[in-house]
Amino acid sequence: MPHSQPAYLAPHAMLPHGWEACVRIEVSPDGNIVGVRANDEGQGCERLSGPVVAGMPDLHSHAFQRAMAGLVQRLEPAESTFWGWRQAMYRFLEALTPEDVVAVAAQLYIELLKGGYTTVAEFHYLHNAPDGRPYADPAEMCLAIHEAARNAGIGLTLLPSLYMTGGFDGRALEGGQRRFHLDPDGLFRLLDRLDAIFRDDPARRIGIAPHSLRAVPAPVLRQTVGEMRRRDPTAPIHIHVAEQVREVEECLAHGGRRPLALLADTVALDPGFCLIHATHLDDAETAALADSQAVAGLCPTTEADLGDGVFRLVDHLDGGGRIGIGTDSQASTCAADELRLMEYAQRLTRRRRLVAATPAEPNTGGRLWRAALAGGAQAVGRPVGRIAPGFRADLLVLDADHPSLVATPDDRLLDAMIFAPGPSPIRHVMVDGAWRIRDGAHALEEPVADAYRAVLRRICR
Ligand code: NGQ
Ligand code: ZN
Repeated sequence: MPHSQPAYLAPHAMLPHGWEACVRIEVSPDGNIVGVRANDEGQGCERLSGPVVAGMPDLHSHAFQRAMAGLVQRLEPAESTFWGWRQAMYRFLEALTPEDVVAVAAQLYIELLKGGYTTVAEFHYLHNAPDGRPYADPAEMCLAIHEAARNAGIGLTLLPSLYMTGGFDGRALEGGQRRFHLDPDGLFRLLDRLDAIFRDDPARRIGIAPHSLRAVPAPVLRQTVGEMRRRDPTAPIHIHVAEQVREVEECLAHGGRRPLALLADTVALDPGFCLIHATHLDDAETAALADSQAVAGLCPTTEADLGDGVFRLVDHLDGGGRIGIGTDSQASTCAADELRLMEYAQRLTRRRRLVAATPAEPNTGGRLWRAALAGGAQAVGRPVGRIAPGFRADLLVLDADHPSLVATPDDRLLDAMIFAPGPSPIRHVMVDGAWRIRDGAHALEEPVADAYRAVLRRICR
């Protein structure tokens, strides 16, 4: 099917106000949705084979970690804690070159497309060469991520990370962390460079990622956020916060406040912020997060893998808070997996069912998918997540004959996709108006997988 065909007919599509039948979707040559009409006859349209939903934003990825997923499940002395896992991660990235990052990230991004993600926010901190010095071109690693996203055809919000200290006590970076070092001057020089490259690219957005309160002293954080807001009042600003109990204790010991409280006292949280994990919050912090309209960036499979704890989802949603999902350490590359575990963690701890459902949105899967579309779009700072004019043509076409979807009413399709078994029902994936996945396959998946295997064979030797 040609890319340039301007109109598609979806037998059913989930529009912002709900499901409709016979939906005509018109797409401009540069990948924007320019027209949507239900109950259309479909003249001149390419007819899509199944129900259509908007693709999911992945609001938190560390692409290189794809290559170590599965390799840190063995009882080695220290790896049974988050901090031990982190040491293993530092050892793992020691040998990665920019070419390796292209190969690993391209493999990941194709997997993400298959898993229902059509855009990714890359929380990018692997800036420097293995000896800790900047590359001759300090943007080298950022450009590796950009290249991988372009090869896969996934949308990209690139969030170069600010990373200066090794803990709340301000200690210097050591070992593997030296590859992450970037100060505000370096960060803003990098942004100038990236802005020049991406300015007119509708599939790209630039923001920043102060890594965490452990890695960025509060005064530096305040100054950097102020400067960023002067440059771009709505740019995405992502930060890890309150993931582990030890992190909360250290923050209290050094700053007298809990992490989210310290963060909210340091910067004016606004809807451009995305707080990654935000697992351990007290009541006041929970209310402050919801009130700020910043997005809670939840990564349920990673948070489970690392033994983080369970986010206060119900309190957050009841308070009007926003959520989105991220793949983080790439323990899963499937959007449905994240939403299923998000709900199941609540069911297990509260001992009841249908926790995310409400009278207004009674379908658990539907509510979670829509909430994560809206919050994810907000967090990546791009016009995605809705099948509506002015938004990017980022679409998933589901397999209506899939054993878990067959004969399923529209309003239960997302429930079935998230909570019923079987291989992925995502058949075709469009990003920016172009088909990236057709019948479950990507045009470049073989060469990309070959390059990925070559990297693994070398670094796992
Ligand atoms: C990261 N990952 O930056 O990859 C972190 C670990 C840290 C998660 N927090 C490093 N899941 O937080 O210091
Ligand atoms: Zn992370």
